[in-house]
Amino acid sequence: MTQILVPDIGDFHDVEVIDVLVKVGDTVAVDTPLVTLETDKATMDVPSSAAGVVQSLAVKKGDRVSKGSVVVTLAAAAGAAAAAPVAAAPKAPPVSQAPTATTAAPVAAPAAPQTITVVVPDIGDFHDVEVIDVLVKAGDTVAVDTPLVSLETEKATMDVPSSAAGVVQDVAIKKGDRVSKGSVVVTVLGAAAAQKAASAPVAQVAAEKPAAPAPVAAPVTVAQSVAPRAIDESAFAKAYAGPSVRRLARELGVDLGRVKGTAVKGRISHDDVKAWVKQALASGAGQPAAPALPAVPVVDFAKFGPVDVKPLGRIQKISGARLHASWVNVPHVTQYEEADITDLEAERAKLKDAAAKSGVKLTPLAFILRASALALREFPLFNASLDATGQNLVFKQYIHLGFAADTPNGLVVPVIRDADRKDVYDLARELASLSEKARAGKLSGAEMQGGTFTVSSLGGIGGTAFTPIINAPEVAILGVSKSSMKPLYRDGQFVPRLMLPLSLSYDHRVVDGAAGARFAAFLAQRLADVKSLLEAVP
Ligand code: CAO
Repeated sequence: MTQILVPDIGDFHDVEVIDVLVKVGDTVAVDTPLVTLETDKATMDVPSSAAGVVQSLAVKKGDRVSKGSVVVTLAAAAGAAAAAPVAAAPKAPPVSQAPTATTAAPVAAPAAPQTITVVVPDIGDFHDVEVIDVLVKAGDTVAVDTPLVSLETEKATMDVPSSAAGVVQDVAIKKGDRVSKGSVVVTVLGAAAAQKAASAPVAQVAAEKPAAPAPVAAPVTVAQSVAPRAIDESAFAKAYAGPSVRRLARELGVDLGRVKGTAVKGRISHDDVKAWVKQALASGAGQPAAPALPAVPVVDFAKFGPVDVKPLGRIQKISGARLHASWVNVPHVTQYEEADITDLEAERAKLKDAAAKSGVKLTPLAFILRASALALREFPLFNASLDATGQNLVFKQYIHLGFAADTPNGLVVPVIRDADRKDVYDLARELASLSEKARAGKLSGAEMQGGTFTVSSLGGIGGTAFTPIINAPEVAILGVSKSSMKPLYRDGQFVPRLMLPLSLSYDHRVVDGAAGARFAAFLAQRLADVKSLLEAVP
């Protein structure tokens, strides 16, 4: 039995365990990351200082550790001599079984090449899981355990490794597809003997477990996030890297698309990400440091009473990072306006029942989306984006409207494509079906991409105004609050009118105040003129 302790981690004490990367039964090699620790300044992995099979875990997520705290207890791996060199240590099998003679044994005599179908193995309780990345293409040579695709559930990102070695003949799935256990991933032309023995464990993709942890010599600390420029999300998605490497890159603010992979077939390893960060820090060393954001004080809440700590959900983490990026990068101005929707609501009341009979829920938001599409046609600047250099405006020849949807898992923004070519009924229909999918957590990645302008309606809940955060790189977002009856002074007297509060946030680098006010006024005029919203769409 060997106890693995937290090594010297510098000045840090009582550091939070944010991730436990192994479980009882796992075989680990020297340097396999065991847990991830996070201080207010850095994230670090604690690597194993010995090889063996995990007998017990002494820590769990949320625990706090210091130098000398026990992390795991290891027993010697079956068949692995304690004194065996690291290179001979058995590769960590992906499930909680000690390596057996079958898995460790070299393959039998070569046989004639044959077509082998690789399927999604047992992935626990997950079904219909989204493919977020396809890592190989026809013609690629793969080894056993080469990651083929990355899957993402609400809780975890996981790689599906190849169970055969050979040349990929055909890739049966593409990004955005949904798969379950048994779905065909690729066909590989290879020697049957190169295929994993049937008795080998198939559950190769334990959730959140690093697919192929790269050796880490000692805990590596990085003092701050290194994000010299905005992350190119599409290059990030395409980068050839496993989930734990992606997570590390996210944590450090690394633009993964720019990192050169040095592992097998150019795959990006943990070390590559860390080397990139070191390089970025070194190259910035001689330059004046960018002003750091003042830190929010760290408070030990437990000192003042009992507390309960719950991790943020996956969607919250993703949207939180994007909202923060927009908030700190984009100079926001919010223009407030009120639209007289008395006639609109009267007309909607007349049309609502007939629409419901044909399966359409005609809510105010459908009219607001129609008015927004008309406004974007009139003011193309609001449908544009700054390019990556910040020196050019990209005018999009399409109008795809995102709308914020409140779901049990957090805020998501489904996108209605070509919204300007759809009438109020089409918009209402799509609004309902995308909202339903959003609430069921069934939206595909494609259904949340490509938006050119976003509407965030809190009108069904309440409020008189708010400051929506722009869904950058879009340049504007429309916030809608609850309509209420107000006295409007008209023709020498006060008349009761139903007024809808609008809050238009725009990127002041792109949109001037006058343009913002004109856009908001145009929207209000359209909403006051329900006939113009109901006109047939050419
Ligand atoms: N004023 C008054 N009433 C309103 C209204 C408004 N501006 N907007 C909607 N309503 C009413 C609707 O008429 C409906 O009532 P009826 O059923 O009697 O017609 C009721 O409120 C509920 O509407 P809804 O909000 O469920 O439906 P919707 O089509 O307007 O909106 C959706 C759908 C997905 C946008 C909404 O459900 C939602 O998730 N809103 C929250 C968006 C959000 O979280 N934004 C913040 C993002 S930033 O954190």
